[in-house]
Amino acid sequence: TAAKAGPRARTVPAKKAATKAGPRSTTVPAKKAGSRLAPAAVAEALARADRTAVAQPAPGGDAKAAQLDAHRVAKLDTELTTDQGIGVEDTDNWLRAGPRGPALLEDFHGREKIMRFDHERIPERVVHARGSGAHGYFQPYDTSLARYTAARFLTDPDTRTPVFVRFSTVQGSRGSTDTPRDVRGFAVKFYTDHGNFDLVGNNMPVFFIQDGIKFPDVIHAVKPEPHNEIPQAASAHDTFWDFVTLQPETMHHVIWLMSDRALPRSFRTMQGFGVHTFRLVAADGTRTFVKFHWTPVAGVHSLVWDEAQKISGKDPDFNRRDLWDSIEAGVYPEYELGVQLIAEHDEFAFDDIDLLDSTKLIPEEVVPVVPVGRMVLDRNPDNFFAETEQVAFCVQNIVPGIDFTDDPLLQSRLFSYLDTQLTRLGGPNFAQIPINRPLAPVRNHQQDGFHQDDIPVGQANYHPNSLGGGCPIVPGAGGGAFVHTPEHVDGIKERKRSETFSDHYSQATLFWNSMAAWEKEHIVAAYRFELGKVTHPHIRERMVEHLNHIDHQLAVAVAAGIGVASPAAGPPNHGRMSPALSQAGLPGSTGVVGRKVAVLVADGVDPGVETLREALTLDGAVVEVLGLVDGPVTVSTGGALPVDRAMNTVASVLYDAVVVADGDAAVDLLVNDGCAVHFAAEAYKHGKAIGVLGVGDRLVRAARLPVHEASDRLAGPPSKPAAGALDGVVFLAAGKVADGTFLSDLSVAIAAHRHFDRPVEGIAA
Ligand code: HDD
Repeated sequence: TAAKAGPRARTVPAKKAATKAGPRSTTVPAKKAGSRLAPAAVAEALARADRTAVAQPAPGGDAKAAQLDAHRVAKLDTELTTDQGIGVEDTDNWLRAGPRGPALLEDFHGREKIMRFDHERIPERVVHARGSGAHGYFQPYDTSLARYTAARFLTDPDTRTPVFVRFSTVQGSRGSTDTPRDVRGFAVKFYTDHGNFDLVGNNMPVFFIQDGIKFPDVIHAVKPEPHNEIPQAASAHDTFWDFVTLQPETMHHVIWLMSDRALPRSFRTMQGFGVHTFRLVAADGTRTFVKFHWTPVAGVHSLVWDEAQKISGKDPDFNRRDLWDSIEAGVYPEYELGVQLIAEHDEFAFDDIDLLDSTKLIPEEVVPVVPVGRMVLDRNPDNFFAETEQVAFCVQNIVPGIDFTDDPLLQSRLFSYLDTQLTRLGGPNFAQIPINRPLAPVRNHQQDGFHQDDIPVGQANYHPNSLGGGCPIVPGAGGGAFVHTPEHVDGIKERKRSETFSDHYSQATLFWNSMAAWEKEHIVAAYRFELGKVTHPHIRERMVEHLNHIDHQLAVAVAAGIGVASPAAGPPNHGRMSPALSQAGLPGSTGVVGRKVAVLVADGVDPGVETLREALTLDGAVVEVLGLVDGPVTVSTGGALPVDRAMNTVASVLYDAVVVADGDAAVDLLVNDGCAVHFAAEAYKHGKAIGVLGVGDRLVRAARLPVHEASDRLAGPPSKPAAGALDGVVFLAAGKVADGTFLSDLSVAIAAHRHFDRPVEGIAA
């Protein structure tokens, strides 16, 4: 519709734009089309040119997709040209004087090709360099938030707002692994009717520091050390722990970082948080403090540390691939947006929490999270660089109905994000890059600079003017403009932090107290691992002292693993808990949708495995049949079963569950293959669901998993009643069909994600 037209449409009148062809008319020149292009390609090129005039929602797509359409360049059915649209005779041989002679400078195509290649890279993001993006939409459930905010995209259930989301790690470079122990970025750009709103959050609800002036320090400390640029994508090194132990406000975020939250199984299975307290502003000016929460519909699930490290080698693109594959498969990542609302007059109602302190959260048990709407990611980008790399999230991008607070961390971010894009994207016109363009009209007197992509028309480029009809007219508050919340400000100019920011331990204790037993074990192991890599003993000792302020038992357990003397009793633990902080307490997945299941087979496999594969696939699982080598395996009853991959090209760490097939000959082969035995043992060790069909049980025995006793008990009954009874290992007696109770037990075991109660000591994997 005209209201949703792209900014380009407004700068160049629609009629003119059509004759000027699309922005890429150089690539597909309409004039030359007759000589070089198939008629269909010409028609497509002209249609594309038309679309630049007014962005129309693409069929089944959205307004942003339609706007991007104007910039898409299809290469199918086209012929090679230079950047100037000149046809290329030969792109494989530099122009030279004779076949064995010197290269000639005159080769404009050769020079242009190399010049373009030489300049393909732009600076990576100084933090969050490694990331993956996806398109989607946000839609509110109902009008319930209208009392609090004038932002229509949050209150009109008929409005579907296009979004682009980028998930990221923080520490590593652009090419680093997806699964380090790290915070994950969760940045959402809403292309609202009133301009772009960027909610640039993380998968943890608190931050390391309270004041943005410390951001360069914390990032320098966590990034690879400056003298040797080691380590990549890791916080387990001296400078990080030196800094955090000297800056105790980091303690709360650090304990989150030591938890499994730092190892999301998938971007589809992690929460997101706006972190800061923002404001909602209602149409009548009423203001309410707000904290934003994203909750994944697929449940909150993590990897375990041993697995995460192995994945870094086996598939460094693990999370990126998962996001891409899920969207391609139509298993769309979905998140619920929730808000915690605090009336303005309650700003000081919390004894121990200053709403402006980003190292604190508000427990959900104190202020509940109210569901507001859902976000669905349903489209992969067409081009990684053009979209995911060039998307510029800016915390300053805010729309009427929402406002900032005086959180000193937030205030500093308002500067940093705008500023960093100048270097990263090469100048001030980065908002014109297609992925960054708002859907709302853009009209102002900002001009020139590198990469000006628009052609502003007219004589008047200042305000006020009469030569341009006074346009663009300043709409003012009544015209839907953003109005900064009027607020009385009074203070002494000084570099000082509020006394109310001085408690650095009690919420770290709250987090620790709220963990399930297995979560506590993982946290202790993480501190031991990280501090075990710290070479300076005094840093280890300092950290144990801080842990002693969080919880004495925690400090003792960590100290025992890192060669530090056990501390004397510290301050008493306050004993408070917030169950919502535990992953164990959060809703898990309800089925097997999107779960990856490996089925181990070999020649002579029983045909029953096919029934299981079909049933799990029907329920939405991604089932891959793994053979000892590539190529189909023979089936015991005759015929062949296709194999998806050879076992040695993957690993158990890339799957959520493992099934061991039945069949005497096949299981003999599997038992004699170290790779297969290791596969089962490792899956068990990482707490994954295991389905064992018939004599496949022999592989479980060969892997020396402590489930023999249980499996012996099963010699008689056809199947086990409850998967949980066997800690997620589900057996099917020989000769039985893999459906009914077995299938549902296995599905429950898979949906439970992990079974951490099983004994894993001594498992060699
Ligand atoms: Fe930041 C990127 C999240 C504090 C300065 N930040 C960046 C990204 C995310 C966050 C998700 C990646 C965006 C993308 O995908 O392109 N940052 C946070 C959160 C913070 C936070 C949740 C605290 C609540 N950041 C923070 C501070 C500063 C910055 C205090 C500086 C004063 N952040 C940046 C940056 C980055 C960035 C340097 C690098 C690339 C970019 O902005 O576009 O400006």
